[in-house]
Amino acid sequence: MAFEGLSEKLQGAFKKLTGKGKISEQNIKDAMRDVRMALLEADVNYTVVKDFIKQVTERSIGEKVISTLNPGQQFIKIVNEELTKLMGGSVAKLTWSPSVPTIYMLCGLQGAGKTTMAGKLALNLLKQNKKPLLAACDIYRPAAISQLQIVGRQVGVPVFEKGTQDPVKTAKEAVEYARYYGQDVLIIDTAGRLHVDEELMEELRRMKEAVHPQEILLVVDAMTGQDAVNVAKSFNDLLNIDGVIVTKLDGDARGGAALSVRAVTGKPIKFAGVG
Ligand SMILES: Nc1nc2c(ncn2[C@@H]2O[C@H](COP(=O)(O)OP(=O)(O)O)[C@@H](O)[C@H]2O)c(=O)[nH]1
Ligand SMILES: [Mg+2]
Repeated sequence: MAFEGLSEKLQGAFKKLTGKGKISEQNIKDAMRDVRMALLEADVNYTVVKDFIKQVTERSIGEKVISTLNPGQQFIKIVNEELTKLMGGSVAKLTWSPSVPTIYMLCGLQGAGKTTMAGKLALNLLKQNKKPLLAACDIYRPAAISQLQIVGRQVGVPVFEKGTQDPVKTAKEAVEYARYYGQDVLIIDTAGRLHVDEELMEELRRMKEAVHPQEILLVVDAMTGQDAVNVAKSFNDLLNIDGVIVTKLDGDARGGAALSVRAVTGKPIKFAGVG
């Protein structure tokens, strides 16, 4: 599981500090080094780690950790609080739009897990007595439409598709369809694209303009390495995303890259939990 290695290493770093009545500056420095290594090994972005360490150091000095009654515990508390902040506090919930349908647009790299997540989201919404509609706006990969149709069938959610016509047009028609048939949430599955592919990125921007999604969600594969940070920056610059959904956390990913995405975009992590 992702983050397992990270928490194990942090426990290790913390162990050295607990049970000690008094600790020295050097103890704190050593612990900080261990924390830094643990984050880097978990694939957290270098600058994110640097900022994190700076923050913890400043707080430790500011709060005079060394001279407190239980300096080890105090230091661990600061690290934990800052880690929580780094992860964006608690996981944010998806929001509803005032008018029907609420539109969620999923975007991200090819293979990130958008189509799979579209199905998971739809199922989650069904359980909340919503009436979701899936829209197939990936027209570039052969079989992308039928993949979404299979996903839709598995969870019992209708799929709107218009073959390979302009996906922006399809998205617009899906909104009308949802409105007409009383489907109150529309999940738009888009084509995976590289953040450097200007034409395809432009298509996403046009889609945003055309349907004004309530949430633009960047789907990030937890296995992605450091490039996830650049990807997230590009998507966020172009689309001003609303949140990040991390997939494949069940794999053996180190998870740090996804964590960094949250830090560099400043956007909350949103899993499939719909509020
Ligand atoms: N282990 C695991 N595999 C996943 C997960 N989500 C997607 N996948 C797999 O990743 C591959 C790409 O997923 P897909 O939804 O088609 O990605 P898309 O190109 O972004 O639409 C497929 O083989 C999925 O089965 C997940 O949460 N865990
Ligand atoms: Mg897909």
